[in-house]
Amino acid sequence: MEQLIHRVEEWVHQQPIEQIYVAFAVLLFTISFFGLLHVLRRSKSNTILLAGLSGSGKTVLFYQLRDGSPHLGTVTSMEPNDGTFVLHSELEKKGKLNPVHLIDVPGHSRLRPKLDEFLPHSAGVIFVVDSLDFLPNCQAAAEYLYDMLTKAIIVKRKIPILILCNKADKVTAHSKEFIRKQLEKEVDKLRTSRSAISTADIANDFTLGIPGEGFAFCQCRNKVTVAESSGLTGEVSQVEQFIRELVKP
Ligand SMILES: Nc1nc2c(ncn2[C@@H]2O[C@H](COP(=O)(O)OP(=O)(O)OP(=O)(O)O)[C@@H](O)[C@H]2O)c(=O)[nH]1
Ligand SMILES: [Mg+2]
Repeated sequence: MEQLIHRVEEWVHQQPIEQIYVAFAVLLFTISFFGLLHVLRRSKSNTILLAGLSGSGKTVLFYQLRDGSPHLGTVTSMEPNDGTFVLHSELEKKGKLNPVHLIDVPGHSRLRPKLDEFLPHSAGVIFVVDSLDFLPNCQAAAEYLYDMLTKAIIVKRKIPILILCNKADKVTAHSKEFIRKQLEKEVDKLRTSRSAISTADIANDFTLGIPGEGFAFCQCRNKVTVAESSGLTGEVSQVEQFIRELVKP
């Protein structure tokens, strides 16, 4: 060992001093670059929100993602469910994984304003839709979605939204394409009716879509995608994919 150190010392002495300085500067730069990259990656938000009407299945999804079990017997939530964890399906994976901070915001209209507290720190929103009981709730779901899509924080920070058509385990569940089209139609109606109200009454921060054209989610400045799941049976791979695209493992 001593011999090796001696040899290295000798070699260093033989090198021109400028070369040593350059090598040292390159080393320092590389360390600081990767250090900064690491800090930036860690400081990116790992918070994902579960939103949507009451009964759409948010709490069941929360437990399924955390524990790999639906914890049946959940009742209407009166408080947000909040947890920081590595997804259950990833527990077998080797190495240290970046945990996800998941918040399940209850659908009850009195508790929805909680969303505004969490949005500034969130990386994405999963908007859960009940695809079984979809038609009677379509208008209410579209109103909730419209309010979210027109929030300044969502538009300015371009927060991605996943419209998750849940309860896909039932044969009578509507397809995600059908749900997307119906929601687009309803949001389009809201766009017209709300812009007819005097501007002073409009609480929404941004207008949606392209004037003169029917509304489509692809016109939003933030990315809006549609997927299917069943919190009950554990078919949550598309949800996990959305989460892991935003919260890198
Ligand atoms: N078939 C089926 N039923 C589901 C699924 N997910 C949830 N449910 C049922 O839907 C009901 C509501 O589920 P919750 O998870 O409590 O709904 P929530 O969105 O948390 O409702 P709030 O807390 O009121 O906002 C429960 O009876 C669940 O068993 C699913 O994937 N498939
Ligand atoms: Mg709940």
